[in-house]
Amino acid sequence: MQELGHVPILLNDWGFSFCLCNPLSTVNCITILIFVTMEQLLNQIKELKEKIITNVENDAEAFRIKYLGTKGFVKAIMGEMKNVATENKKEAGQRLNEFKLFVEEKYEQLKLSSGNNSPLTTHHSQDLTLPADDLPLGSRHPISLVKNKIISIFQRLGFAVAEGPEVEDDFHNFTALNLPENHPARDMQDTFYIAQNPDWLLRTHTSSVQVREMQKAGMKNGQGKLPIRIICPGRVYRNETISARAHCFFHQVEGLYIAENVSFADLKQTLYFFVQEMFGKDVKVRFRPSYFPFTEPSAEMDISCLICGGEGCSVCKKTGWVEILGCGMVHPNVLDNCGIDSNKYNGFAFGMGIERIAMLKYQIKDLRLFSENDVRFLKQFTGAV
Ligand code: 2U9
Repeated sequence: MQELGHVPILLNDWGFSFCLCNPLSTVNCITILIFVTMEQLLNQIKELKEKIITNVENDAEAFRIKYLGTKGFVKAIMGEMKNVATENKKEAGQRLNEFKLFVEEKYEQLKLSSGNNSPLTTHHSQDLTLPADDLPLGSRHPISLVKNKIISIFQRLGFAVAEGPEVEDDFHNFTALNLPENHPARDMQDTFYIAQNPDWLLRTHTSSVQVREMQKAGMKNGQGKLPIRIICPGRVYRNETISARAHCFFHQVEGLYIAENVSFADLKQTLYFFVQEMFGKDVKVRFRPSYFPFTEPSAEMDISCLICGGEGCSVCKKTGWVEILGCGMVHPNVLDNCGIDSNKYNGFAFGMGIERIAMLKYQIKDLRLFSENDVRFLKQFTGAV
C-alpha cells in the first residue's frame, strides 16, 4: 500500500471524515477530508462515481451544490492535496482532475435533461400558481389587414358586407352580368369547371354575390329591399399561369349601390372618400373611360403614385399614376336580369383586387408572396394596419 503522506486526523476506517451515506442528498455532510493511501483515494473516487452514475434524481442545482459547490465533494478532496506526499502529488492530481471533469459533465447533462440552464433556478421557481409565459402571437395576413381596412371604410359610408359561394353557376357568374354564352369577354375570365356539373365553376369575381343580393331585393314584392348598399369581399379564381403579377386565385372587394337617381358623381365621391381614407389625404384621383359588359359607362380609377407623388418612377412606369380599381354605372340589362326595374332604379358598382391594393400600400413586388406562407414575409405585418 502506497503512502500518500502526512495524516493529521484519522476519523474512520477509510481515512475520510465526510459522510457518504447519500452523496446526492441535498444536505451536504462533508466536513474534512483526509487521504491515507493512494488506494483509498482511488476507491473513494470510484465509489462516488458509481453513486453519481446510478443517480436517479434530476435536480441539477442540488447536484451542483453537493459536488461542485464551495463546500462540495470536489473542493473538499482538492483541498486535501496539500497532505499528499510529494512523489504522489502528480498522479493524485491527475485522478482528481479527471473526477472533477466527470462531475462537471454529469452536471451539464442534468441541466439539459431537467431543462434548467440556470444555477439560480431552483425548486421554488416552479410556482404553478404563476401566470404562464406569454405565447408568441401570430399576426394578421396582409390580405386580411387590407380587406378589413377596406370594409371598415365602406361601413362608415353605410355599406353592409355580403358574402356568397365560391362555387357558382354560369348564370350568377356570367349570364346575369351581361356576359352571355360565347361573349368574347368571357375569355378574359377563364376559370375552373366542376366535372360533376358543367354549369358549375369557381367564381371569377364576387359580382355573383351582388347578383344574388339583387335577386333577393327584386323578388321582394315591389322591390321592398331596395336600396342596396353592399360590399362583397372574397376569394376568386382565374385560369392563369402563376407569376409575380398573376395567380390562379386572388381576393376582391366589390361594391354595389342601387337606388333611385344614383349619379356618376355619387360614384366618384364615394371612391374619392375611399382612397383618401386608405392612402391619405394628399392622394389625387383620375378616372379613365373603360369597358366592362356589366357597367355602362365604365371607368378605371387611378391614384397619384404613392412612391414618387406623381413625379414619375419605376412603380408608376414614369406616368405618375397607378390604376387601383374599375367601376361604372350598373348596366340596365344586369338590373333586368336580376329582377330589378331598370326604368325606376339605377346604381353604381366597383371592383378592386385586394392583392393589388396591398402591393401598393406595402410595396410588395411579387403576388406569389401572399400565398407562400413564408413567415419571414408574414412577420413583417405584425402590428400593421
Ligand atoms: C354587378 C354589377 C356590376 C363590378 C365591377 C369592375 C368594374 C372591375 C376588376 C378590378 C380588378 C376586377 O379584381 S379585378 O381584376 N373589376 O374593374 N368590377 S365594375 O361591377 C358589377 C358588379 C356586380 C351586379
